[in-house]
Amino acid sequence: MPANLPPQYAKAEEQYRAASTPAARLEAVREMYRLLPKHKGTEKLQSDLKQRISRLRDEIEQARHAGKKGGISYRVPHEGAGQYALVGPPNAGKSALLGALTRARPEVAAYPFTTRLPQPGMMAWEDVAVQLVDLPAVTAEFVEPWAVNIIRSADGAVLVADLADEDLLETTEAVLARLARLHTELVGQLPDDGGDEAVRHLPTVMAANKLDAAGASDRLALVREYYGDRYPILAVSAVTGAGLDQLRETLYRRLGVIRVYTKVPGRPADRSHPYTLPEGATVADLARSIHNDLERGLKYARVWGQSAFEGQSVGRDHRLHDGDVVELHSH
Ligand SMILES: Nc1nc2c(ncn2[C@@H]2O[C@H](COP(=O)(O)OP(=O)(O)OP(=O)(O)O)[C@@H](O)[C@H]2O)c(=O)[nH]1
Ligand SMILES: [Mg+2]
Repeated sequence: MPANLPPQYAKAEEQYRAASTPAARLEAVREMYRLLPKHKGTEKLQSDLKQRISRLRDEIEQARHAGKKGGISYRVPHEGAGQYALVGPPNAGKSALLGALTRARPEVAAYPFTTRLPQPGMMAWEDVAVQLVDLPAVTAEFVEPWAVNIIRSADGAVLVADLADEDLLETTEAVLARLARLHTELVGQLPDDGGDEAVRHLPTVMAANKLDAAGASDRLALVREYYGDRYPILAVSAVTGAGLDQLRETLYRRLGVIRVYTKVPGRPADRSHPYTLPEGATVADLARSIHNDLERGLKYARVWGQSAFEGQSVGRDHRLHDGDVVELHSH
């Protein structure tokens, strides 16, 4: 950031951060733009601010069209083997991680509150895809209500901590506390007894990002000490790619799903399109996930793989395992 900005600019920026509605943010960012000295040294910032203004205008326009009471609501339909919400404080690298793990190209920038809208991307792991949803930052002061809805309806959360941030324990705690106040708890393991029913417990993996940054390894030790009992912690760098393969695998494995392949009689299995089902799923569940009619007409199945001998005939309640090949037979 250029050093010679007028003091009023910092004030406007403060207002921008504190603003809780798009309209208030738009007003603040317009003020920032007005106060910004327009010369070569601020060109980048000028264009950043202009972009923010135009995005906020779009956001407000969209909300007006949606015409709903209670502000904007965004939803991201689930796709793939499972959906994770990217959750964390400003600047932690949530968008950078989405960009590194998927083909999505979200805006990544060195100032806080860059991300304003949900953005999904599909993360490939082996032959399956897991959906990641990038979201605006969460702070002690504010979280977008619609972002909380997306977090609560996801299958899990990736809690992104910023190893370049000296106050990372504080900013991370602020995220957790903010969500907890909204009956949303990020947990490493679901409580055995289901826990408080009014609370949404969300299975969470912590991604300690910016492993490449100066001082990162000391802060990683701190994070492990503080959160090691609570969450699986993966040290990663969205910039160098370090640790990303382990993160992909961990995210897939912790979804608690199995991959099952189907085949038609007399033909080899279709290895290109696994069906993903919850662990413990049966032959009938597989048939239903393909088509309701298929489940209704189901007589028996032949299964190759871990859960049965080669081509063994099994009934509709037979439990499937990861990697099974199934031939469904119906009336
Ligand atoms: N050194 C380093 N910098 C990173 C890494 N990941 C992200 N950054 C930088 O951190 C800054 C913030 O990255 P973003 O991805 O925009 O962070 P965010 O969490 O999406 O931020 P908001 O959308 O504002 O909440 C950018 O300047 C990135 O280039 C990393 O692994 N290493
Ligand atoms: Mg972002």
